[in-house]
Amino acid sequence: MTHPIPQTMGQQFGRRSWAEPWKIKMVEPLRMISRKERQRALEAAGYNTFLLRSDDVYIDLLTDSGTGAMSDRQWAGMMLGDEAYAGSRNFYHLEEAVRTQYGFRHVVPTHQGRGAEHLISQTAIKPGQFVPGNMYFTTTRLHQELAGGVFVDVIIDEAHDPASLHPFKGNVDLARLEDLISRVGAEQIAYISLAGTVNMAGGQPVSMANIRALRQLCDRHGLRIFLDATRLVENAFFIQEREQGYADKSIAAILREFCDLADGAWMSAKKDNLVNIGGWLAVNDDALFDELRNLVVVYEGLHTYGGLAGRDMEALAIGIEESVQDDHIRARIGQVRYLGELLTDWEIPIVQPVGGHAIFLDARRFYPHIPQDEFPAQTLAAELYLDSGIRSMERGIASAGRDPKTGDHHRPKLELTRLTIPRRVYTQAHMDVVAESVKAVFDGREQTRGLRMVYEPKYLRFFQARFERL
Ligand code: PLI
Repeated sequence: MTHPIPQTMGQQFGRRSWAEPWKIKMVEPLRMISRKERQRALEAAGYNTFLLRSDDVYIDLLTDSGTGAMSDRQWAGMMLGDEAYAGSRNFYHLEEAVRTQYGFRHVVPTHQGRGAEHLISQTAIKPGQFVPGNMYFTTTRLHQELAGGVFVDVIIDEAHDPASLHPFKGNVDLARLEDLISRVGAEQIAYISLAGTVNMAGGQPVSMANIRALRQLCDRHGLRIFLDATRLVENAFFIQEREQGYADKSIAAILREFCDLADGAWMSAKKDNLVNIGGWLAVNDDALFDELRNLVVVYEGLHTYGGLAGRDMEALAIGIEESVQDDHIRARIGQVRYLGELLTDWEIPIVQPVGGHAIFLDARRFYPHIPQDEFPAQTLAAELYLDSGIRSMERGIASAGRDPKTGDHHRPKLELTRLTIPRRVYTQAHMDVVAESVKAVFDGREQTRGLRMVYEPKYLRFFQARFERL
């Protein structure tokens, strides 16, 4: 049972406007270079926004990863770093924060999310096993494949349709999962990889009802559920907003209830947890923890720092505590939704409903004349940068990479350009400027031509690939 999706935060909270629960204490100047300079910078970057220098960017919506603003409490915490090689007091603070807010027993720090993905993949996947998940994520799937696993997408069909208004497009299709289990056998399944929210689907949430049903299914078959908790606080917001019985529960309580249905989680703390660098892995099982605690010393560092300085762990522990506050997350998603409303009013095609961390422009509908093999979403990111110096990210065929067996492109149904909003960084006026630039690019769409890839790296090609205009 779900509630209708409110169109504005005002409708939801029964008041005219919302505002950020903070004020600004320090500013960083921004600069916009000329269009001619942007053209030169774009060519030098091979039409890939990852290869631009940040000095040449005006408003940076490449990612919400590690780009947030820390609070004064977090900065104060940086001064309390205990830089001991072993047993830093900041580790114990981090461990306590993860145990309290996420509820898992054992915690291993890592340098960032993919460090944790590497460890869980190497310990929990046997070569040849399947890893069902609610849509792929780039680094997650790669680590699963490098460990010999085979990723299988078991997300509901609505997730692949940018226009579907399903309130929980991140949900697992339980029948599809059941079918996989009966075809290959439960012993051939490593674990269920469940992300909330789902990045590549547009920041779409998973419902509590879905994970509860998934838990029951997994218990019947003796399967484990590991969460990608990167944006799980944002997921909790959508449960509070849309799912019957959760309107009066706190974000912190919803987060705990969700995690209590899983066996562990990995985390890119650079998102929800409000730090510029960091990650962690947390599990309940003693034997698995023993293996993880051993493996972390090979790749990241001792199990009480995992590649992080003491000061980083302190900022992270405080960031976890701040991230679960209701007024923080309401303003965070409110800002994303504000930008979404502007674009929707101008009939610009975006993924609906607006998700947690970003607006995803639907490049297929934006450029219907550019075939997917000519990289419409990459083209759109380049055009936006040219127009205004705003940096966005391709989330389409370039990001999807190639099938490791056939060598052909993965051709995802979703061909999207992501305007990702860093946490606590930009103002509503910045969002207005962004919307106006998207509108200008939209108005000139018919003249735009696609790209061809002229350099393709072996792993995670979207980061470093180069393109030329057709
Ligand atoms: O960038 P890392 O290594 O800290 O985290 C990897 C990672 C794991 N899961 C999910 C859902 C992510 O979104 C994620 C990283 N995302 C990036 C960098 C992004 O721009 O979305």
